[in-house]
Amino acid sequence: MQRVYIGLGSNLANPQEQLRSALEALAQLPDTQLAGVSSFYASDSLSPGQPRYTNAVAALDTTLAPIALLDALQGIEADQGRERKERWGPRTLDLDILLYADQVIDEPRLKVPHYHMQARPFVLYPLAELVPEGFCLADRRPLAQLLADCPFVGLERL
Ligand code: A4P
Ligand code: MG
Repeated sequence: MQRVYIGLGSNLANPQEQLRSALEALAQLPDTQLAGVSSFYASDSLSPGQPRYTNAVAALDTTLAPIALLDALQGIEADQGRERKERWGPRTLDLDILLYADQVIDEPRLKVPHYHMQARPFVLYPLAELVPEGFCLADRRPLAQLLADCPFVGLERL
């Protein structure tokens, strides 16, 4: 079993409901257990003029390989009506693989750790609820250091 952290985000069609449905779907993935769920957080979109986002992080224990997991996540996004019209466009559901054990993955379809996660409060603060004390990323940076560099600004814990 590998410990994986998934970032969930939605800013369309009742975001909290979208996240709850996605968590149910994650719990039902084959060879996977849902090991933890953070609080939900609201924040403004990084792209101006879009609805506010609701975000959360889930911890999974899985034997699915990284690309198989990505395929499964994209299946859940599609099931929940995600349409990929524009990059960074508003979405009913975005599921990102933030961390896959302590692996660094650099493939065309999959980069792990997820790019920019270290600068996004709506990723780091929910993640911090789920990880053990003293947790470090694959590059050995302590999460506590990333949090210190990424203030809890504009984030509303729901
Ligand atoms: N991909 C590569 N690495 C990964 C990974 N670790 N996990 C590839 C998941 N997918 C990964 O993703 C595009 C492609 O990235 C996928 O086909 C996959 O092969 P996408 O989800 O289709 O596109 P996207 O989400 O529009 O782009 P991107 O760059 O993932 O957007 P972001 O960075 O997720 O930003 N503001 C707030 N407050 N909260 C948010 O959650 N999210 C965004 C979107 C903007 N502003 C936001 C939020
Ligand atoms: Mg994405």
